[in-house]
Amino acid sequence: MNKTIPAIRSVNARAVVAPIARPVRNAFGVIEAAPLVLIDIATDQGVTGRSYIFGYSRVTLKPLVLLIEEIGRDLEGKSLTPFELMKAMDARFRLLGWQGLVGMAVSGLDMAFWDALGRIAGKPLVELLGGAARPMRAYDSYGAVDPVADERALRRSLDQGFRGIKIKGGDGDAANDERVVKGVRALLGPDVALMIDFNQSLDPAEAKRRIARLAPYDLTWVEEPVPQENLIGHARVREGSPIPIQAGENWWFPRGFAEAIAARASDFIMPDLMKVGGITGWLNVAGQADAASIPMSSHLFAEASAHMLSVTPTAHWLEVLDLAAAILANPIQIVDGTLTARGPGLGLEWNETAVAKYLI
Ligand code: SMN
Ligand code: MG
Repeated sequence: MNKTIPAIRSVNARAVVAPIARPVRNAFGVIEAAPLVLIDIATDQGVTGRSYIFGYSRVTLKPLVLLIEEIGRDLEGKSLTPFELMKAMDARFRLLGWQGLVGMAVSGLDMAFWDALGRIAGKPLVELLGGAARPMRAYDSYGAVDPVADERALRRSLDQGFRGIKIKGGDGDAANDERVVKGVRALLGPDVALMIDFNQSLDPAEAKRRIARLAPYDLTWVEEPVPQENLIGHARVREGSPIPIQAGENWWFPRGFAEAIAARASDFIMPDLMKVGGITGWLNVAGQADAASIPMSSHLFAEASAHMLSVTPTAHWLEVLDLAAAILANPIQIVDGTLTARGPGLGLEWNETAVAKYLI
């Protein structure tokens, strides 16, 4: 082992179900609370690297904790070299395939590796990567809304300075989508960006019909109109769409993005740190987006994404859908509709009292 490089001592994972500020209703159901797995990687430098991942459902929590700790046992004593470790994990899981829980576990570990490196250097991750923290333009991400019932919440987002709002579509028929978009656009006025997310709920023909109907409302993007693996379908919807297509939160690792970009699946991309391969995977995709001139936004994980968008040449929008506020000692703070990356590392500190309360 190279003595100048820090080494991993141990890997720990804990599951919590954290309350969230408002439920997120989408085309397939409602998220009432956030099932999270918290990762702690102790190093031989007396510093602990941290990250969290989002299990989507409570059923994934115990398997994720076990997976992370099993993979972690093999990491004990290894050098803290994320590029090397990710290459080794790619090889280790090549025959199994790492789309799914394994990929989430690996991506979460990678985020914690980089957090540890940042902490050891005494720098925010963005600086370790050669960038500088800057205020990233953020949008407030909602579930399905009703322009009347949710008017107060939407106005509060504007009061917080948000210059963009995302809502869900596909929660009803096309007429309902249009009613909601029309009402929300009227409430926001012409200068606030409005995005709509279909969460993969349509087929290409229906997506085209619905998008045509939404054309008059100046939408910034239409997200995941069709199932995420249907790259050809995304490309068909995109062809001739009056509104740019956004996708990427469910594309796995840099190779998934290479496939999607080659298929011309979307105008914009929005990797999720937990599915793209953590910080290491994001850096690769940021290079792909830059080379292909594709605006790149984030999905969830606002704390870490603020670091990464600051070193992403085509940085577009940062998503704010705060799943971790309840268990963090320093939850994110929106200033004039922006979020600025904080260190050291990713800047995550657990609120241990809250963690104990929500522990599974
Ligand atoms: C989404 C995905 C998972 C949890 C909450 C919201 C959504 C988004 O697709 O784009 O934020
Ligand atoms: Mg989405």
